[in-house]
Amino acid sequence: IEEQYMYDLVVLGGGSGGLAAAKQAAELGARVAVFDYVTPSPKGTKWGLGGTCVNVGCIPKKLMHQAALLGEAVHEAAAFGWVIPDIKSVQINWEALSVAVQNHIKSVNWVTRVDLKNKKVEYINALGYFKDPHTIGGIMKNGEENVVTAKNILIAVGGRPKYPDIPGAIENGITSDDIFSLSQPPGKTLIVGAGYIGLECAGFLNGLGYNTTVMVRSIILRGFDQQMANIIAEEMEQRGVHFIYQAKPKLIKKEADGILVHWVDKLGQVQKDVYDTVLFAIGRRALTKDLKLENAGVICIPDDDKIDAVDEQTNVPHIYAVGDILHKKPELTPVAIHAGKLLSKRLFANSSETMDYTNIATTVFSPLEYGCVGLSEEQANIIYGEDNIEIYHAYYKPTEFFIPQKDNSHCYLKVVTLRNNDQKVIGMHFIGPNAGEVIQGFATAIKSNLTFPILKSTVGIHPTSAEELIRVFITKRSKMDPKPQS
Ligand code: FAD
Ligand code: NA7
Repeated sequence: IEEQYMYDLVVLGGGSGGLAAAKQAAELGARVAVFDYVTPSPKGTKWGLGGTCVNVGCIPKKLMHQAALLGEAVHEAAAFGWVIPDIKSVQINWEALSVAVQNHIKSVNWVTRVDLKNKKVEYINALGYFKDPHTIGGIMKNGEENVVTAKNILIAVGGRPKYPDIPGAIENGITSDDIFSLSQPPGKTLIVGAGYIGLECAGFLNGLGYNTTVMVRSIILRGFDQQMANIIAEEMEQRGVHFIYQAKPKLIKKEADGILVHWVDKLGQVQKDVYDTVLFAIGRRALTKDLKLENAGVICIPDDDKIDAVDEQTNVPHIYAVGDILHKKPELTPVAIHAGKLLSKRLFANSSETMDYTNIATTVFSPLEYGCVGLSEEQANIIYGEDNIEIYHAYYKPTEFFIPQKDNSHCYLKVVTLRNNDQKVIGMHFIGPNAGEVIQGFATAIKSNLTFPILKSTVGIHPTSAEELIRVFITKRSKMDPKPQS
């Protein structure tokens, strides 16, 4: 029956999830093709194979964050005895940074292509859509159509940044799709949106020396622990990021001296200012519209155009979905990759292992990073009730902060546990240097049913910031001061 189709698996979307599934399937002997096509951003930015993470997401973001951290480190180095001539004139060369970042990305694009070739996955550079439940058409750059048939189809087309529906937004604004390859320095920048992408972009732009403002519609980092989110924002404000709270943009207009922005403030008054760059980070839209899903009978959730799959299977049994396209699942690269690999193992190696979407650790790469795993304090309160959870918390002083006299007032962590006998750990939150590196191992511990007594019986590594998660002993309930005594 398989021979009736050209491929055992056709993947729509060559990003984190699609490529992982395709390579895994090919390694297991399946005949696989991947369609990947990047529609240029309204500003005209386009990129190569590999999807959001590699080209306009995690990777360039982390590199620019690193550039900002290095700028900070140059100044600290002087306190540690490095002789840095003319330190006041230390500044970023934006063009050099963006060229270095783009060169790295191009090398990853190349390696990705070679990898697909070696693994015998066919790469088709075309915008794919369903012609019928087993047939995919793909429009190539030259306008020609490439038509293939497949026994199984995986939808992994991800999403793209949204623009607000206000005059001038599309014409004069940019998004995360454009920022990492801007040929000119961004200058004075307004970032609309206070989700993690907005905060991260604001953090590195401010760190690189650009005047940066974040416009917040309601709260910071919706979905994250709000105490931690507000500490992150306070730290950013202290470092010079401006925040405009309870404000909504109304009009974006190009003028001789820059981009004029009108917004409505919390009192309903219209305010205005002029910026060099306006970046929208107001969430992402799922790319299901181009897929002609109706030709295959695949149903989307009308609210967000995403797909509600059960174990990555859509309502059509041989059509699957992974990654950012999934309804109410974390939009993270390792989530897409893990789900994609497991799916291919179920399809082509008789595996029965399914994806566990709980306890997935993540990190916000704000200037002082925030890593977390498990439940926020708010979620724990809702699920278990305030009387049934214990919050252990502490402020701490990273050793390396002392000599350069770096402000440590926002270095804070908390551990959320149940109050029953076991005292199971259900959430861990850490603000400080290298938060992602700190929290990753604790995520494994939580997956292995970490309890508070086990955490306390673990011997720390000194001197690190991670050991502070093990030293924690003050409960919020005790109302003791969580500030370090020394
Ligand atoms: P994508 O990687 O988006 O890949 C989908 C691919 O399909 C794209 O190449 C797209 O062009 C293509 N495509 C779309 N429609 C079609 C079609 N009809 N035919 C053919 N091809 C099509 N995650 C983390 O884990 N850590 C981070 O630090 C992090 N930082 C981020 C920073 C930013 C600025 C952004 C935007 C995202 C970040 N993410 C991060 C999220 C991460 O990038 C995504 O979760 C991940 O890329 C999703 O993978 P995916 O396979 O679902 O889709
Ligand atoms: P998020 O996390 O969805 O955050 C979007 C932010 O933008 C959030 O602060 C929103 O405020 C705000 N927003 C949304 N619409 C508007 C409009 N129209 N005007 C002003 N502000 C707005 O998106 P990101 O871009 O950070 O990240 C995209 C995804 O990647 C996200 O889902 C992550 O899981 C990964 P709100 O809180 O809704 O008032």
